[in-house]
Amino acid sequence: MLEKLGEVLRKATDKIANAIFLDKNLLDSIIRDLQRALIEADVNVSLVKELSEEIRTVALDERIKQIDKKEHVIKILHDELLKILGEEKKLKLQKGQNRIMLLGLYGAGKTTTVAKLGNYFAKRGNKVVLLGLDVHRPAASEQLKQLAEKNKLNYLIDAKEKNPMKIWKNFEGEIKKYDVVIVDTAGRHTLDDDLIKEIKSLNREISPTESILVMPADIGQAAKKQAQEFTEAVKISGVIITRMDSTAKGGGALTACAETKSGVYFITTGEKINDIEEFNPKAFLSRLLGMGDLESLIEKIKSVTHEDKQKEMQKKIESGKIGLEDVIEQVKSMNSLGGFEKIKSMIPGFAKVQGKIPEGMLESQQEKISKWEHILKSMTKEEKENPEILEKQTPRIARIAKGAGVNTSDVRSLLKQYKMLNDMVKSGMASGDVSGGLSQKQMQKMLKKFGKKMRF
Ligand SMILES: Nc1nc2c(ncn2[C@@H]2O[C@H](COP(=O)(O)OP(=O)(O)O)[C@@H](O)[C@H]2O)c(=O)[nH]1
Ligand SMILES: [Mg+2]
Repeated sequence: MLEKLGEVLRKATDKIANAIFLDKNLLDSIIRDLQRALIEADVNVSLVKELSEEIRTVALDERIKQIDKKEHVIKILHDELLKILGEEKKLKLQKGQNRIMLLGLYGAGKTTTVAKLGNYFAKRGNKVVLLGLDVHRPAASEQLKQLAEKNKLNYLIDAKEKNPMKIWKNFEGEIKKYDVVIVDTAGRHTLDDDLIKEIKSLNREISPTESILVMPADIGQAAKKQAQEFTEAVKISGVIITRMDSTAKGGGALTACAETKSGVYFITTGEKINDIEEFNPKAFLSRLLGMGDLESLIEKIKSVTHEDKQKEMQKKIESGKIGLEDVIEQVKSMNSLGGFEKIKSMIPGFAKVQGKIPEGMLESQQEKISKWEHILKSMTKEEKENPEILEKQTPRIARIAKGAGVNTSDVRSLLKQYKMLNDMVKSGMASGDVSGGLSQKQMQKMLKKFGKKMRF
Protein backbone atom coordinates (compact mmCIF):
# COMPACT_ATOMS: atom_id res chain seq x y z
CA MET A 1 0.00 0.00 0.00
CA LEU A 2 1.69 3.17 -1.21
CA GLU A 3 5.01 1.36 -0.72
CA LYS A 4 6.86 3.57 -3.12
CA LEU A 5 5.71 6.78 -1.47
CA GLY A 6 6.57 5.35 1.92
CA GLU A 7 10.02 4.44 0.73
CA VAL A 8 10.69 7.92 -0.61
CA LEU A 9 9.35 9.53 2.55
CA ARG A 10 11.57 7.36 4.69
CA LYS A 11 14.58 8.13 2.53
CA ALA A 12 13.81 11.85 2.67
CA THR A 13 13.56 11.86 6.45
CA ASP A 14 16.77 9.85 6.66
CA LYS A 15 18.53 12.31 4.40
CA ILE A 16 17.36 15.17 6.56
CA ALA A 17 18.38 13.34 9.70
CA ASN A 18 21.83 12.46 8.39
CA ALA A 19 22.67 15.84 6.91
CA ILE A 20 25.14 17.89 8.81
CA PHE A 21 23.72 21.03 7.32
CA LEU A 22 20.49 21.40 5.48
CA ASP A 23 21.68 23.55 2.65
CA LYS A 24 19.69 24.64 -0.34
CA ASN A 25 20.99 21.93 -2.64
CA LEU A 26 20.29 19.08 -0.31
CA LEU A 27 16.87 20.54 0.29
CA ASP A 28 16.22 20.88 -3.42
CA SER A 29 17.07 17.25 -3.99
CA ILE A 30 14.86 16.12 -1.11
CA ILE A 31 11.97 18.23 -2.31
CA ARG A 32 12.40 16.94 -5.84
CA ASP A 33 12.20 13.34 -4.63
CA LEU A 34 9.17 14.12 -2.51
CA GLN A 35 7.38 15.89 -5.32
CA ARG A 36 7.99 13.07 -7.74
CA ALA A 37 6.75 10.45 -5.29
CA LEU A 38 3.68 12.41 -4.26
CA ILE A 39 2.72 13.10 -7.84
CA GLU A 40 3.26 9.43 -8.66
CA ALA A 41 0.89 8.63 -5.81
CA ASP A 42 -1.51 10.91 -7.69
CA VAL A 43 -1.58 13.68 -5.11
CA ASN A 44 -2.83 16.94 -6.58
CA VAL A 45 -0.01 19.05 -7.97
CA SER A 46 -1.11 22.21 -6.21
CA LEU A 47 -1.14 20.40 -2.87
CA VAL A 48 2.34 19.11 -3.61
CA LYS A 49 3.50 22.63 -4.46
CA GLU A 50 2.09 24.01 -1.24
CA LEU A 51 3.80 21.34 0.77
CA SER A 52 7.13 21.98 -0.94
CA GLU A 53 6.88 25.70 -0.35
CA GLU A 54 6.16 25.24 3.34
CA ILE A 55 9.19 23.00 3.73
CA ARG A 56 11.40 25.36 1.78
CA THR A 57 10.29 28.36 3.78
CA VAL A 58 11.14 26.72 7.07
CA ALA A 59 14.37 25.19 5.86
CA LEU A 60 15.69 28.45 4.49
CA ASP A 61 14.48 30.56 7.38
CA GLU A 62 17.61 32.32 8.58
CA ARG A 63 16.13 32.82 12.01
CA ILE A 64 16.08 29.10 12.71
CA LYS A 65 19.44 27.77 13.78
CA GLN A 66 20.94 24.95 11.72
CA ILE A 67 20.85 22.79 14.82
CA ASP A 68 17.07 23.07 15.09
CA LYS A 69 16.36 23.14 11.41
CA LYS A 70 16.12 19.42 10.81
CA GLU A 71 13.49 19.03 13.49
CA HIS A 72 11.54 21.92 12.06
CA VAL A 73 11.70 20.54 8.57
CA ILE A 74 10.64 17.06 9.64
CA LYS A 75 7.82 18.50 11.67
CA ILE A 76 6.60 20.60 8.75
CA LEU A 77 6.84 17.65 6.39
CA HIS A 78 4.85 15.57 8.84
CA ASP A 79 2.24 18.26 9.49
CA GLU A 80 1.79 19.11 5.85
CA LEU A 81 1.33 15.47 4.89
CA LEU A 82 -1.14 15.09 7.70
CA LYS A 83 -3.00 18.16 6.52
CA ILE A 84 -3.45 16.77 3.03
CA LEU A 85 -4.61 13.43 4.42
CA GLY A 86 -7.47 15.14 6.23
CA GLU A 87 -9.15 14.78 9.58
CA GLU A 88 -9.85 11.52 11.28
CA LYS A 89 -13.46 10.43 10.96
CA LYS A 90 -14.78 7.54 12.96
CA LEU A 91 -17.86 5.53 12.19
CA LYS A 92 -19.53 5.50 15.58
CA LEU A 93 -22.53 3.31 16.11
CA GLN A 94 -25.56 4.99 17.57
CA LYS A 95 -27.97 3.79 20.16
CA GLY A 96 -30.87 2.00 18.55
CA GLN A 97 -30.69 0.56 15.08
CA ASN A 98 -27.87 1.52 12.73
CA ARG A 99 -28.72 1.35 9.06
CA ILE A 100 -25.53 1.65 7.07
CA MET A 101 -26.05 1.96 3.34
CA LEU A 102 -23.13 1.54 0.97
CA LEU A 103 -23.28 3.40 -2.33
CA GLY A 104 -21.01 3.54 -5.32
CA LEU A 105 -20.44 2.72 -8.96
CA TYR A 106 -19.99 -0.73 -10.49
CA GLY A 107 -17.03 -2.64 -9.18
CA ALA A 108 -16.22 -0.08 -6.49
CA GLY A 109 -16.08 -2.84 -3.92
CA LYS A 110 -19.49 -2.37 -2.28
CA THR A 111 -20.53 -5.99 -1.87
CA THR A 112 -17.12 -7.09 -0.61
CA THR A 113 -17.04 -4.17 1.79
CA VAL A 114 -20.57 -4.90 3.06
CA ALA A 115 -19.27 -8.30 4.21
CA LYS A 116 -16.07 -6.85 5.66
CA LEU A 117 -17.92 -4.16 7.54
CA GLY A 118 -20.51 -6.66 8.76
CA ASN A 119 -17.77 -8.89 10.06
CA TYR A 120 -16.03 -5.90 11.64
CA PHE A 121 -19.11 -4.96 13.66
CA ALA A 122 -20.12 -8.55 14.42
CA LYS A 123 -16.67 -9.21 15.88
CA ARG A 124 -17.24 -6.25 18.15
CA GLY A 125 -20.33 -7.85 19.61
CA ASN A 126 -23.09 -6.29 17.53
CA LYS A 127 -26.08 -8.07 16.07
CA VAL A 128 -25.43 -7.63 12.39
CA VAL A 129 -27.32 -8.45 9.22
CA LEU A 130 -26.31 -7.92 5.62
CA LEU A 131 -29.09 -6.87 3.28
CA GLY A 132 -28.82 -7.34 -0.47
CA LEU A 133 -30.54 -4.58 -2.43
CA ASP A 134 -28.54 -4.80 -5.64
CA VAL A 135 -31.30 -5.90 -7.94
CA HIS A 136 -29.51 -5.07 -11.18
CA ARG A 137 -26.70 -7.54 -11.26
CA PRO A 138 -28.05 -11.06 -11.54
CA ALA A 139 -25.30 -12.57 -9.42
CA ALA A 140 -25.21 -9.81 -6.80
CA SER A 141 -27.36 -11.52 -4.19
CA GLU A 142 -25.52 -14.80 -4.71
CA GLN A 143 -22.17 -13.03 -4.13
CA LEU A 144 -23.46 -11.54 -0.90
CA LYS A 145 -24.89 -14.88 0.23
CA GLN A 146 -21.58 -16.65 -0.34
CA LEU A 147 -19.59 -14.02 1.49
CA ALA A 148 -22.03 -14.08 4.42
CA GLU A 149 -22.11 -17.85 4.71
CA LYS A 150 -18.38 -18.19 4.46
CA ASN A 151 -17.95 -15.76 7.32
CA LYS A 152 -20.95 -16.83 9.38
CA LEU A 153 -22.81 -13.57 9.02
CA ASN A 154 -26.58 -13.13 8.89
CA TYR A 155 -27.96 -12.05 5.55
CA LEU A 156 -31.22 -11.26 3.80
CA ILE A 157 -31.58 -11.54 0.04
CA ASP A 158 -34.35 -12.01 -2.48
CA ALA A 159 -32.95 -12.99 -5.85
CA LYS A 160 -36.33 -12.78 -7.61
CA GLU A 161 -37.59 -9.39 -6.53
CA LYS A 162 -36.50 -6.57 -8.85
CA ASN A 163 -37.67 -3.65 -6.74
CA PRO A 164 -35.29 -2.85 -3.89
CA MET A 165 -37.98 -0.92 -1.98
CA LYS A 166 -40.14 -4.00 -1.96
CA ILE A 167 -37.33 -6.15 -0.65
CA TRP A 168 -36.84 -3.71 2.19
CA LYS A 169 -40.55 -3.72 3.00
CA ASN A 170 -40.80 -7.49 2.84
CA PHE A 171 -37.97 -7.93 5.28
CA GLU A 172 -38.95 -5.06 7.58
CA GLY A 173 -40.06 -7.31 10.41
CA GLU A 174 -36.93 -9.42 10.17
CA ILE A 175 -34.65 -6.42 9.94
CA LYS A 176 -35.97 -5.05 13.23
CA LYS A 177 -34.16 -7.82 15.10
CA TYR A 178 -30.72 -6.40 14.35
CA ASP A 179 -28.64 -3.52 15.73
CA VAL A 180 -26.59 -3.06 12.61
CA VAL A 181 -28.03 -3.45 9.12
CA ILE A 182 -25.55 -3.14 6.32
CA VAL A 183 -27.18 -2.49 3.00
CA ASP A 184 -25.63 -3.44 -0.35
CA THR A 185 -26.98 -1.34 -3.21
CA ALA A 186 -26.71 -1.42 -6.97
CA GLY A 187 -24.11 0.57 -8.86
CA ARG A 188 -24.03 1.95 -12.40
CA HIS A 189 -21.23 2.76 -14.78
CA THR A 190 -21.72 6.41 -13.92
CA LEU A 191 -23.81 8.36 -11.50
CA ASP A 192 -26.71 8.69 -13.92
CA ASP A 193 -30.29 9.80 -13.33
CA ASP A 194 -31.48 6.25 -12.75
CA LEU A 195 -28.96 5.67 -10.03
CA ILE A 196 -29.70 9.02 -8.39
CA LYS A 197 -33.41 8.26 -8.47
CA GLU A 198 -32.90 4.84 -6.97
CA ILE A 199 -30.60 6.09 -4.21
CA LYS A 200 -33.00 8.88 -3.35
CA SER A 201 -35.99 6.60 -2.96
CA LEU A 202 -33.94 4.10 -0.95
CA ASN A 203 -32.94 6.98 1.27
CA ARG A 204 -36.54 7.92 1.88
CA GLU A 205 -37.59 4.36 2.54
CA ILE A 206 -34.70 3.24 4.71
CA SER A 207 -33.62 6.57 6.25
CA PRO A 208 -30.11 5.27 6.77
CA THR A 209 -28.07 6.42 9.75
CA GLU A 210 -25.04 6.35 7.46
CA SER A 211 -24.79 6.69 3.69
CA ILE A 212 -21.29 5.71 2.77
CA LEU A 213 -19.72 6.23 -0.63
CA VAL A 214 -17.45 3.36 -1.68
CA MET A 215 -14.68 4.26 -4.11
CA PRO A 216 -11.74 2.20 -5.34
CA ALA A 217 -8.32 3.70 -4.65
CA ASP A 218 -7.27 3.33 -8.28
CA ILE A 219 -9.50 6.22 -9.32
CA GLY A 220 -6.95 8.47 -7.62
CA GLN A 221 -7.73 12.17 -7.77
CA ALA A 222 -10.95 11.48 -9.64
CA ALA A 223 -12.31 10.60 -6.21
CA LYS A 224 -12.78 14.32 -5.72
CA LYS A 225 -15.25 14.71 -8.55
CA GLN A 226 -17.06 11.53 -7.68
CA ALA A 227 -17.41 12.47 -4.03
CA GLN A 228 -18.74 15.89 -5.03
CA GLU A 229 -21.27 14.43 -7.44
CA PHE A 230 -22.57 11.88 -4.99
CA THR A 231 -22.77 14.47 -2.24
CA GLU A 232 -24.84 16.71 -4.46
CA ALA A 233 -27.24 13.90 -5.26
CA VAL A 234 -27.63 12.43 -1.78
CA LYS A 235 -26.21 13.20 1.60
CA ILE A 236 -22.99 11.25 2.00
CA SER A 237 -21.85 10.80 5.60
CA GLY A 238 -18.45 9.35 4.82
CA VAL A 239 -16.29 7.38 2.45
CA ILE A 240 -14.65 3.98 2.25
CA ILE A 241 -11.70 3.63 -0.08
CA THR A 242 -11.19 0.08 -1.35
CA ARG A 243 -8.31 -1.70 -3.05
CA MET A 244 -5.66 0.41 -1.36
CA ASP A 245 -3.41 -2.63 -1.77
CA SER A 246 -3.57 -2.74 -5.52
CA THR A 247 -2.62 0.72 -6.72
CA ALA A 248 -0.02 3.43 -6.34
CA LYS A 249 -2.74 6.05 -6.68
CA GLY A 250 -4.14 5.69 -3.17
CA GLY A 251 -2.57 8.98 -2.16
CA GLY A 252 -4.72 10.72 -4.74
CA ALA A 253 -7.94 9.13 -3.56
CA LEU A 254 -7.22 9.90 0.09
CA THR A 255 -6.16 13.50 -0.41
CA ALA A 256 -9.02 14.13 -2.83
CA CYS A 257 -11.44 13.05 -0.12
CA ALA A 258 -9.75 15.38 2.34
CA GLU A 259 -10.12 18.23 -0.15
CA THR A 260 -13.85 17.66 -0.44
CA LYS A 261 -14.10 17.19 3.32
CA SER A 262 -15.54 13.73 2.79
CA GLY A 263 -14.18 11.95 5.81
CA VAL A 264 -12.69 8.54 5.12
CA TYR A 265 -14.08 6.01 7.59
CA PHE A 266 -12.25 2.95 6.41
CA ILE A 267 -9.78 1.75 3.84
CA THR A 268 -9.71 -1.80 2.56
CA THR A 269 -6.47 -3.47 1.72
CA GLY A 270 -7.15 -6.88 0.24
CA GLU A 271 -9.67 -9.51 -0.74
CA LYS A 272 -9.90 -11.18 2.65
CA ILE A 273 -12.62 -10.48 5.16
CA ASN A 274 -10.27 -8.84 7.65
CA ASP A 275 -8.62 -6.60 5.09
CA ILE A 276 -10.39 -3.50 6.35
CA GLU A 277 -9.11 -0.89 8.75
CA GLU A 278 -10.29 2.34 10.26
CA PHE A 279 -8.61 5.20 8.51
CA ASN A 280 -6.60 7.12 11.02
CA PRO A 281 -4.50 9.72 9.15
CA LYS A 282 -1.93 9.98 11.93
CA ALA A 283 -1.37 6.25 12.21
CA PHE A 284 -1.43 5.91 8.45
CA LEU A 285 1.25 8.57 8.05
CA SER A 286 3.38 7.11 10.80
CA ARG A 287 3.30 3.83 9.00
CA LEU A 288 4.27 5.48 5.73
CA LEU A 289 7.15 7.21 7.46
CA GLY A 290 8.05 3.97 9.20
CA MET A 291 7.84 5.53 12.64
CA GLY A 292 5.65 5.31 15.71
CA ASP A 293 4.70 8.96 15.68
CA LEU A 294 6.11 12.43 15.25
CA GLU A 295 7.76 12.37 18.66
CA SER A 296 9.65 9.19 17.94
CA LEU A 297 10.61 10.55 14.55
CA ILE A 298 12.09 13.67 16.14
CA GLU A 299 13.79 11.46 18.70
CA LYS A 300 15.35 9.47 15.92
CA ILE A 301 16.68 12.58 14.29
CA LYS A 302 18.13 13.75 17.57
CA SER A 303 19.81 10.44 18.12
CA VAL A 304 21.56 10.41 14.76
CA THR A 305 22.33 14.09 14.83
CA HIS A 306 24.66 14.15 17.85
CA GLU A 307 23.92 17.74 18.60
CA ASP A 308 27.22 18.33 20.35
CA LYS A 309 29.18 17.01 17.44
CA GLN A 310 27.21 19.16 15.08
CA LYS A 311 27.78 22.27 17.15
CA GLU A 312 31.44 21.45 17.30
CA MET A 313 31.59 21.01 13.55
CA GLN A 314 29.86 24.27 12.91
CA LYS A 315 32.32 26.03 15.19
CA LYS A 316 35.23 24.48 13.37
CA ILE A 317 33.88 25.52 10.01
CA GLU A 318 33.30 29.01 11.30
CA SER A 319 36.79 29.19 12.75
CA GLY A 320 38.15 27.94 9.46
CA LYS A 321 39.71 24.70 10.62
CA ILE A 322 38.54 21.13 10.14
CA GLY A 323 40.51 18.30 11.75
CA LEU A 324 41.51 15.03 10.17
CA GLU A 325 39.05 13.11 12.28
CA ASP A 326 36.27 15.45 11.22
CA VAL A 327 37.05 14.79 7.61
CA ILE A 328 36.66 11.08 8.12
CA GLU A 329 33.74 11.36 10.49
CA GLN A 330 31.71 13.46 8.15
CA VAL A 331 32.57 11.45 5.09
CA LYS A 332 31.72 8.26 6.96
CA SER A 333 28.35 9.28 8.28
CA MET A 334 26.86 9.43 4.84
CA ASN A 335 27.58 5.98 3.53
CA SER A 336 24.56 5.92 1.32
CA LEU A 337 25.55 9.00 -0.59
CA GLY A 338 29.22 8.24 -0.91
CA GLY A 339 32.02 10.19 0.69
CA PHE A 340 32.35 13.30 -1.34
CA GLU A 341 28.63 13.80 -1.61
CA LYS A 342 28.58 14.12 2.12
CA ILE A 343 31.22 16.76 2.25
CA LYS A 344 29.31 18.55 -0.41
CA SER A 345 26.16 18.74 1.63
CA MET A 346 28.19 19.54 4.68
CA ILE A 347 29.56 22.74 3.30
CA PRO A 348 26.93 25.26 2.33
CA GLY A 349 27.59 26.68 -1.08
CA PHE A 350 29.85 23.90 -2.20
CA ALA A 351 27.20 21.93 -4.01
CA LYS A 352 26.35 24.99 -6.06
CA VAL A 353 29.29 24.28 -8.27
CA GLN A 354 28.90 20.53 -8.25
CA GLY A 355 28.46 20.37 -11.97
CA LYS A 356 31.97 21.66 -12.33
CA ILE A 357 33.58 19.16 -10.03
CA PRO A 358 35.85 16.86 -12.00
CA GLU A 359 34.52 13.38 -12.49
CA GLY A 360 35.98 10.81 -10.20
CA MET A 361 35.92 13.18 -7.29
CA LEU A 362 32.35 12.19 -6.69
CA GLU A 363 32.98 8.49 -6.69
CA SER A 364 31.95 6.62 -3.63
CA GLN A 365 34.88 6.45 -1.32
CA GLN A 366 33.85 3.67 0.97
CA GLU A 367 37.06 1.75 0.55
CA LYS A 368 39.08 4.86 1.01
CA ILE A 369 37.27 5.69 4.20
CA SER A 370 38.12 2.40 5.81
CA LYS A 371 41.75 2.88 4.80
CA TRP A 372 41.70 6.35 6.24
CA GLU A 373 40.41 5.01 9.50
CA HIS A 374 43.35 2.64 9.71
CA ILE A 375 45.69 5.47 8.83
CA LEU A 376 44.35 7.60 11.63
CA LYS A 377 44.97 4.79 14.07
CA SER A 378 48.64 4.64 13.21
CA MET A 379 49.19 8.35 13.59
CA THR A 380 50.53 9.98 16.72
CA LYS A 381 48.45 12.50 18.62
CA GLU A 382 50.68 15.27 17.38
CA GLU A 383 50.32 14.20 13.77
CA LYS A 384 46.56 13.98 14.06
CA GLU A 385 46.25 17.42 15.57
CA ASN A 386 48.64 18.96 13.11
CA PRO A 387 48.66 17.02 9.87
CA GLU A 388 50.58 19.86 8.24
CA ILE A 389 53.76 18.60 9.85
CA LEU A 390 53.57 15.51 7.64
CA GLU A 391 53.69 17.44 4.44
CA LYS A 392 57.24 16.82 3.38
CA GLN A 393 57.97 13.99 5.77
CA THR A 394 58.27 10.96 3.52
CA PRO A 395 59.64 8.65 6.25
CA ARG A 396 56.81 9.55 8.59
CA ILE A 397 54.26 8.94 5.89
CA ALA A 398 55.89 5.60 5.11
CA ARG A 399 55.77 4.66 8.78
CA ILE A 400 52.06 5.50 9.00
CA ALA A 401 51.28 3.63 5.80
CA LYS A 402 53.11 0.55 7.04
CA GLY A 403 51.32 0.64 10.37
CA ALA A 404 47.96 0.97 8.65
CA GLY A 405 48.68 -1.67 6.03
CA VAL A 406 48.08 0.78 3.19
CA ASN A 407 50.13 2.48 0.50
CA THR A 408 51.77 5.82 1.07
CA SER A 409 49.54 7.19 -1.66
CA ASP A 410 46.54 6.47 0.58
CA VAL A 411 48.04 8.54 3.35
CA ARG A 412 48.75 11.31 0.92
CA SER A 413 45.22 11.24 -0.40
CA LEU A 414 43.84 11.73 3.10
CA LEU A 415 46.20 14.60 3.67
CA LYS A 416 45.20 16.13 0.37
CA GLN A 417 41.54 15.89 1.15
CA TYR A 418 42.20 17.39 4.53
CA LYS A 419 44.12 20.24 3.00
CA MET A 420 41.57 20.81 0.32
CA LEU A 421 38.73 21.06 2.78
CA ASN A 422 40.59 23.42 5.01
CA ASP A 423 41.58 25.58 2.11
CA MET A 424 37.98 25.78 1.10
CA VAL A 425 36.84 26.59 4.58
CA LYS A 426 39.49 29.27 4.85
CA SER A 427 38.62 30.78 1.54
CA GLY A 428 35.14 31.44 2.83
CA MET A 429 33.34 28.86 0.80
CA ALA A 430 31.84 27.36 3.87
CA SER A 431 30.56 30.60 5.26
CA GLY A 432 27.14 29.72 3.99
CA ASP A 433 27.15 32.72 1.75
CA VAL A 434 28.94 32.03 -1.46
CA SER A 435 28.91 35.59 -2.68
CA GLY A 436 30.53 36.69 0.55
CA GLY A 437 33.45 34.40 -0.09
CA LEU A 438 34.79 33.56 -3.49
CA SER A 439 32.96 34.35 -6.64
CA GLN A 440 31.45 31.47 -8.51
CA LYS A 441 34.17 31.79 -11.12
CA GLN A 442 36.98 31.82 -8.61
CA MET A 443 35.53 28.78 -6.97
CA GLN A 444 35.30 26.86 -10.19
CA LYS A 445 38.87 27.71 -10.92
CA MET A 446 39.91 26.52 -7.54
CA LEU A 447 38.01 23.28 -7.90
CA LYS A 448 39.52 22.63 -11.25
CA LYS A 449 42.92 23.06 -9.74
CA PHE A 450 42.06 20.72 -6.90
CA GLY A 451 40.62 18.19 -9.25
CA LYS A 452 43.73 18.12 -11.38
CA LYS A 453 45.98 17.89 -8.39
CA MET A 454 44.09 15.23 -6.60
CA ARG A 455 42.61 12.65 -8.96
CA PHE A 456 40.65 11.00 -6.19
N1 LIG B 1 -7.26 -6.33 -3.92
C1 LIG B 1 -8.44 -5.91 -3.47
N2 LIG B 1 -9.56 -6.22 -4.15
C2 LIG B 1 -10.74 -5.79 -3.66
C3 LIG B 1 -10.83 -5.04 -2.47
N3 LIG B 1 -12.13 -4.75 -2.26
C4 LIG B 1 -12.82 -5.29 -3.29
N4 LIG B 1 -12.00 -5.94 -4.13
C5 LIG B 1 -12.33 -6.63 -5.38
O1 LIG B 1 -12.93 -5.70 -6.28
C6 LIG B 1 -13.87 -6.36 -7.11
C7 LIG B 1 -15.21 -5.65 -7.07
O2 LIG B 1 -15.76 -5.76 -5.78
P1 LIG B 1 -17.31 -5.83 -5.49
O3 LIG B 1 -17.48 -5.85 -4.02
O4 LIG B 1 -17.97 -6.92 -6.25
O5 LIG B 1 -17.76 -4.43 -6.08
P2 LIG B 1 -19.22 -3.82 -6.29
O6 LIG B 1 -19.56 -3.96 -7.72
O7 LIG B 1 -19.11 -2.39 -5.87
O8 LIG B 1 -20.13 -4.58 -5.39
C8 LIG B 1 -13.95 -7.77 -6.60
O9 LIG B 1 -13.16 -8.59 -7.41
C9 LIG B 1 -13.35 -7.70 -5.20
O10 LIG B 1 -12.81 -8.92 -4.79
C10 LIG B 1 -9.61 -4.72 -1.77
O11 LIG B 1 -9.57 -4.05 -0.75
N5 LIG B 1 -8.45 -5.19 -2.33
MG1 LIG C 1 -21.86 -5.55 -5.75
